[in-house]
This record gives sequence, structure tokens and C-alpha cells, in this order.
Amino acid sequence: MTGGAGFIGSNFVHHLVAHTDYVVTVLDKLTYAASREALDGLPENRVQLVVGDIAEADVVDPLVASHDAVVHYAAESHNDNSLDDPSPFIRTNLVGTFTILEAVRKHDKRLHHVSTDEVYGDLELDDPKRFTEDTPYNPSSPYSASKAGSDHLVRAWVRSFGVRATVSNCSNNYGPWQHIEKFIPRQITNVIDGVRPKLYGSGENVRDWIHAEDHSSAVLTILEKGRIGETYLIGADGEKNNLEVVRLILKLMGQPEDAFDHVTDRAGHDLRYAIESGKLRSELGWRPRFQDFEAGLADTIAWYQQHEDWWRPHKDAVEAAYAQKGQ
Ligand code: NAD
Ligand code: TDX
Repeated sequence: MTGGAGFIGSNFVHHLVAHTDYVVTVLDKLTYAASREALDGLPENRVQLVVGDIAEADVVDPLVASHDAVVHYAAESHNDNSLDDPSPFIRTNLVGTFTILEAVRKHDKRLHHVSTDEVYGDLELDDPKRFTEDTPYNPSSPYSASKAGSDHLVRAWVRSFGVRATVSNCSNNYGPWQHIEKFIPRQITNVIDGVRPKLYGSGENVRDWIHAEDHSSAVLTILEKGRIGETYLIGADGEKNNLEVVRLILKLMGQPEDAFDHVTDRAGHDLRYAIESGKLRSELGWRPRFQDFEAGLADTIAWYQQHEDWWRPHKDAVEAAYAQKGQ
């Protein structure tokens, strides 16, 4: 698999070790977003880490040749970074996915491509519709456009070359090991530091939150039972606006619920994401298990309180970069 030292990829590695007999090789470049520690303590006979770049064919090709399947998580993943400098997003998300596709084509291996609901653009707040597998692509940011392009590459390799691939598009994940540049961990670590949480714009933007553990169980289900060439949307009916999430973090951390600030909005900020995951549920029998958002958030807060050694070295630089943009 690729990207197994990242937030969601590392969750998937632990999920595989706990729930299957698979032996896993993680190919990860260990960018700023990676956490080698997230893979600590795993049995050496089950998980091996190879440090390398998915956009380099001489790294990817022999690894693909020697494995049965590839689950592709590696990506540049943060919208705000893609607004500051899109170039690594083009290289990793597009050239990297192309490199993997060429290797799975050459060696006739099964591929599962992990993607995002952001490829569909955004919905109005009062739109009764949610995203489905048939929603047209309409990405807003360099990040989401690069992920949309990677999805199109996968589908083209399925249709033109008969590559045995599936695609999943998941909503916003939360849980342990998420980089503190992202919304929920940024606000938790701000409150730990006595700093007021920072909401972009009005804070009315809606995200459809799912626990990373539910994303992992969905990807494993699709890898094992998904129909080749199909796309499955992954979501757990977790729509909340950013104001609600910040107020809940403040409440759970014993602070007044209005102790936050509004800051400069994100350019092109998507208003609302919402997933209809009926196909995955009815066709493959998947169900989310961590749908109590308040309980999951409380556990996540406790995790960041207990893992200050991990995030503390990055906090000043992350906040300095945001401060420069008035965020
Ligand atoms: P992350 O940024 O936490 O981790 C990405 C991992 O990929 C890191 O370990 C990094 O070192 C690795 N990586 C980056 N470039 C690489 C390269 N060129 N070669 C090899 N490894 C490289 O990201 P995440 O939040 O865990 O997201 C993982 C995947 O899930 C991404 O494809 C993302 O688009 C998708 N996704 C994320 C979310 C979310 O809410 N975070 C939701 C839906 C889909
Ligand atoms: O400080 C902040 N204040 C704030 O209001 C930050 C960092 C974010 N926000 C807002 C922007 C979004 O409306 O919070 C929401 C969530 O922001 P992010 O954590 O940056 O996530 P998002 O842009 O929604 O993208 C995430 O979900 C889809 C992941 O980062 C992507 O990798 C995934 O594809």
C-alpha cells in the first residue's frame, strides 16, 4: 500500500493487522505529513516500511511486481497548502497515481484507489441532495482537482487497459494521528495552548465527518468484495457545520462555547459536502461503527492531550504559516 505512514493510511495498516492475515508493505515518502511513530509496535513479519516516492517508476515497479494488490492512499492532502503551492499536488496526486497505474497494468495487479468527496465540488446548505456515485465532477481547489484527475486516470486505465481497479470517495475523516494543520486537531491543540480556535469565514461550512476507523473498514470491504471498475462513496451521515464542531470541542475541553474567533476565509472555500453511501451499504453490506461524533471527538481530544510529544514540535511552524495569511 502507499501512504501508510499518513493519518488515514496508518489507521488502515493497524486495521489490516488486527482484522486480516495480510502481509503489508508500506511505500511512503515520509513527507512533512507522515508519522513513522504511527507504525510503531506493529509485528515485523506483517508490516514492512519502504521509504520512497510513488512518482518514481523504478521504486514503484518492483514493489508492485512482488505484491498481489495495491491500496493507494499516498497524496498531498491539505487544501490550504494546495492554494499556497500546487506543484507537489500535481506531482504526487497525478504523476504518482499515473506511475502506480502503469505498474499495476504491466504486472496485472488489483488496485484500490482512495479518493475524496471533494471531487464533486460543493452543495448548497439547503440542498436536499447528497453526493452519489453519479454526481458530476466539479472540483474547486488545486488539491481536489488533482484528486479528481487521479480518479479519471484510474477509470481510463480500467476502461482502456482492463486494469482491475476500484475507487472510493470518502468524506472528512477525524481521529488520532491527523496532522495539526487540519481543522479538528488544529483547534484541539490551540485550546490546549490557551489559544482561541480559528473559524474560516462565517463557520457555516458543512463537512460530513467519519471516524478514520470506519473509513478503513470500508476500504477493506471494497478491496475484498467490491466489483471491479466500480466506485463506492464512503460516509457515515455525520454532517455538521464548523461552528458546531468548534463549540463541541470547546465544551468537551471545559471552555466557554463562544471562545473562538472568525478569521480570513479560505479562497474558493467549499460550502458543504454530504455523502449518500447507500451503494456501499446495500451492495457490500458495510456499516459504520463509530457514529457517535461527540464520543469520538472526546476520545480524539484525549489522544491529542496524551500525545503532545508527537505534535508539539510542529505547532509553532504550522501556526506561523497560518498567521501570515491572517488565519
Ligand atoms: P496525509 O497527508 O495524512 O498522509 C499522506 C501520506 O502520503 C503521508 O504519509 C506522506 O508521506 C505520503 N506521501 C505523500 N506524497 C508521497 C509520495 N510522493 N510518495 C510516497 N508517499 C507520499 O493524508 P490523509 O489525510 O491520511 O489522506 C490519505 C488519503 O485519503 C489521500 O489520498 C486523501 O486524498 C484521501 N482522503 C482523505 C480524507 C481526509 O479527511 N483526510 C478524506 C477522504 C479521502
Ligand atoms: O483553521 C481552520 N479553520 C477552519 O475553519 C482550518 C484548518 C479549517 N477550517 C475549515 C475549512 C473546512 O470547512 O474547516 C473545514 C475542514 O477543513 P480541513 O480540515 O482543512 O479539511 P477539508 O478542506 O474539508 O478537507 C479534508 O477532507 C477531505 C481533508 O483535508 C482532505 O484531504 C479530504 O480529501
